[in-house]
Amino acid sequence: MKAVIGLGSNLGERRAVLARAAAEVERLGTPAGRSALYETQPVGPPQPLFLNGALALETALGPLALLEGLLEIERRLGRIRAERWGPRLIDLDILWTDGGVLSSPRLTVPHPELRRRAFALRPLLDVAAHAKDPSDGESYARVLAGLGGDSPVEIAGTRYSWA
Ligand code: A4P
Ligand code: MG
Repeated sequence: MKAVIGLGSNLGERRAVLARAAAEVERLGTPAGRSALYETQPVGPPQPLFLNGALALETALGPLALLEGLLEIERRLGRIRAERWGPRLIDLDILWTDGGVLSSPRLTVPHPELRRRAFALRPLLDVAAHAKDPSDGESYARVLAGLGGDSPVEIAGTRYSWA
């Protein structure tokens, strides 16, 4: 299965946290590309700006095992869980896979908010330029083009290294 993982941080040394998280996530399979990093306006309550990125992974894990792996990495990197959509050191989401739609109590793929979130779509398109919504076949490039709001701001130099 090919999976695209979204990473976000808006506390602490954001870039270092994302670089470390990415290295750990890539151990769950074979790395298949990293996006640039983007500074993005927070969605949710007022809070610091986020740094967001995405990476693609070829993995033998199924979706639920992959989620378990991501939650374990979040725990290890010391995520403090508090309010919904609130500030976080690290947030790891399964944005999309090439396995179609999955809807279970613990996991929904594609991520239920993906189509509304430029901060997730922009980096996803860096690593999966031709990805489509499996429900209706619409390309995410088109979905992103139709979104209003603030555009993610690419951090210069991060297309080749997050360190
Ligand atoms: N879950 C279901 N589907 C998925 C999926 N596709 N990927 C379940 C990952 N998890 C999924 O997640 C709670 C549970 O959702 C997981 O245990 C899993 O079983 P969580 O991340 O702990 O919950 P949360 O983050 O407190 O709330 P929520 O609503 O999931 O937050 P989001 O959607 O993750 O959004 N603004 C900017 N600019 N950039 C950001 O990165 N992030 C958020 C968090 C809000 N605003 C942001 C950003
Ligand atoms: Mg999350």
